[in-house]
Amino acid sequence: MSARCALLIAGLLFAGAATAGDADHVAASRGWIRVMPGALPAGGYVVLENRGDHAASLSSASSPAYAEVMLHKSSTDTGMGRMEHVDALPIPAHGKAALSPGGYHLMLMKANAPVKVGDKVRVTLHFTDGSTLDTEFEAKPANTVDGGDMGGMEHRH
Ligand SMILES: [Cu+2]
Repeated sequence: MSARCALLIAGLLFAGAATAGDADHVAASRGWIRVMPGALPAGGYVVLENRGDHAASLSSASSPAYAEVMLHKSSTDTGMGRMEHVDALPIPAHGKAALSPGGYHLMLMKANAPVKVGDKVRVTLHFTDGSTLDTEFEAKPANTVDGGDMGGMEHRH
């Protein structure tokens, strides 16, 4: 084997290792942000599909547009718009998990600059296995009913 050939193979191996941190088995779609007036925190919603053979779990998210992003779950048990921080959102193998109004959502706080309707906002999703997934969320008006595929479901607060 020539030295040049060995170098090429080493390069390919390195390229493979470099992408090992990407959550390539989880796909994100229909990501959107409910833009709120002023400095109010904005909800972030997305549909996650796990195409892998192993369960995945969303642990957190980050965005260059917001100083802080938290994973929350709304609860309507009390009839109030209560929400709590959750450590992880499981996505079953070959299954889906939806972040949608009235349920799991990302709480996007302290926007570094005003986010306007129509903006595309980069959001990086972090999974408990250490992998990450870069996605783009579209900023939508506050009165958007649901940008996910849970359409038709009514959420009461
Ligand atoms: Cu919240």
